Amino acid sequence: MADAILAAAAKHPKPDLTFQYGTAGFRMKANLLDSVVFRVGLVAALRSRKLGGLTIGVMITASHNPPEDNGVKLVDPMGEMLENSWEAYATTLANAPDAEVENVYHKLEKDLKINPETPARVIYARDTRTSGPKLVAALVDALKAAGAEYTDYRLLTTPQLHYLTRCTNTEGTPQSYGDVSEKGYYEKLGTAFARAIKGKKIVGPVTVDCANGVGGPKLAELVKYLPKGSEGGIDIKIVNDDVLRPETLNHECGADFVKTKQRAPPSSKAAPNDRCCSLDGDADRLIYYFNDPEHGFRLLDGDRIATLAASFIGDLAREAGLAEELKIGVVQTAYANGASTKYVEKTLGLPVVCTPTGVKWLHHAATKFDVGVYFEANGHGTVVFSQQALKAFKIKEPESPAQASALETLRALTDLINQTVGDALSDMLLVETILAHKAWTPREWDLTYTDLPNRLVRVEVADRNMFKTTDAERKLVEPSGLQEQIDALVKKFKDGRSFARASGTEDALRVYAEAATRSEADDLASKVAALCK
Ligand code: 16G
Ligand code: ZN
Repeated sequence: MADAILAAAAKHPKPDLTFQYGTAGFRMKANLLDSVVFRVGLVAALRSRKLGGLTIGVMITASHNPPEDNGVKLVDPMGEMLENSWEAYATTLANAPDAEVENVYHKLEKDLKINPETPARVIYARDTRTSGPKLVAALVDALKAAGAEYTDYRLLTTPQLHYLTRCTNTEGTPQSYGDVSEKGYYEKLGTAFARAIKGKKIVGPVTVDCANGVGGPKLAELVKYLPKGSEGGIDIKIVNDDVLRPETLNHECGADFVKTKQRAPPSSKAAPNDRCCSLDGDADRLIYYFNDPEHGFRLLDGDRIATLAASFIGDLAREAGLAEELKIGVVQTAYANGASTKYVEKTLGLPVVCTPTGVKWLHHAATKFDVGVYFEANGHGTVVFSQQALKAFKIKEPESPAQASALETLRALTDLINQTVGDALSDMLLVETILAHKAWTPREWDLTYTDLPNRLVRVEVADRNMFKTTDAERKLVEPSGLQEQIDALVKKFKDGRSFARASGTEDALRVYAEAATRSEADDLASKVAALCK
């Protein structure tokens, strides 16, 4: 096997660059990724062996990035993001000179006390990018060289691969997460959705912009498993599902476009008050929006989905007589609009925890609650249920028909929600379920609270690594003195809040500001940005 790794590594030479496993794995121009994907394959094999042969997932995608980019990330056995300490091993291996790859591999094996005889098992999938198949070939070369068993799931959304990783590792156990197949995913969601909306009416269609990515064909497949509108189910209109013209991926459409431009995709034909949503390129982010006849475009972002879900699940827990025994909480990042935080704490009476940016931090914090609702403002998020919550939903004896119905809805939600990671398809069905139960249009949802005007700016700086933060990225500790200057500025603005943090995905600093009025938010953002330059 030793020679196999050396020889295979030589076929995937490393360019003269330094790579870093960032918040979403390795991500960059696809033509620079061949050696990285190869080495990630080796890491996957090591990680699987370290865990006694549990299956590891590898996803090849660059999410909302432009079509010429690609990326690769690892999925841990229960469908979570790769454990933190392993990001460093992946980075080390990705940066080893070609001739050293094999030595570094064996050094990691030795340092981490990995038995090379233990089986290694890996499953993988990719999004629709044209660079995908070639990168898969590099991955397979590594898996063969490392002697791993593997299964190719071809095209999948990122959350589907997370689902399959967990299903594979729990198959045949009491914790079984579902059938180990793509069909199993659709069946699970379809059945759970039918149970969750039983007796409720979904008014009108929802239009889903699929960012011309893998979410398009996968949603079309999922629709076959959902009850139709005419049968008391849902009408889904799929748009931007062109996967045959790769250059259209994420181009003037998709969740990232809608959130950052604060407008519908230019191709949208939505009429006033029509319910619309957008997925991103690998279908793990979801953003809703509609056109208000009075106020124009209205965005219903990740904060809105979190507040909607928390309010609904909180009500159900109360109706089911479980509010006392279950700890429900919401996890946000510093980007969450201050008005949403206030709404959760004051109106819903639920605790809010703030973590640094990146799904792994939010997910981890959410698992500390019995029902942990987490969403980034950009639309990535989900709800996780503790073992205790799942058990309570199962064994609680209802004392009234209303309690029985609340319990049944809660049980359906635990199957409908992809608890491994944010999943745009599952989240969309969750939102539709909640709106149906509340008999709300997007307008009523929008009226729950009023967002504070806010502005996010990207600031080019000489060295973003100079900017070190604390308190979930809300305060700078370095460069010294800068935070005091920001604080002094913020004080001058009504409802002012601002922070600066280095991006984890781009070579830039990001400055966020919110304040009582649009012009003040803009002014605060540009003044803080000027301080940071
Ligand atoms: C990554 C993160 C996303 C985060 C974004 C921030 C995951 C799977 N993805 O895309 O959650 O919002 O980075 O980017 O964790 P930034 O550091 O460039 O602001
Ligand atoms: Zn994504």
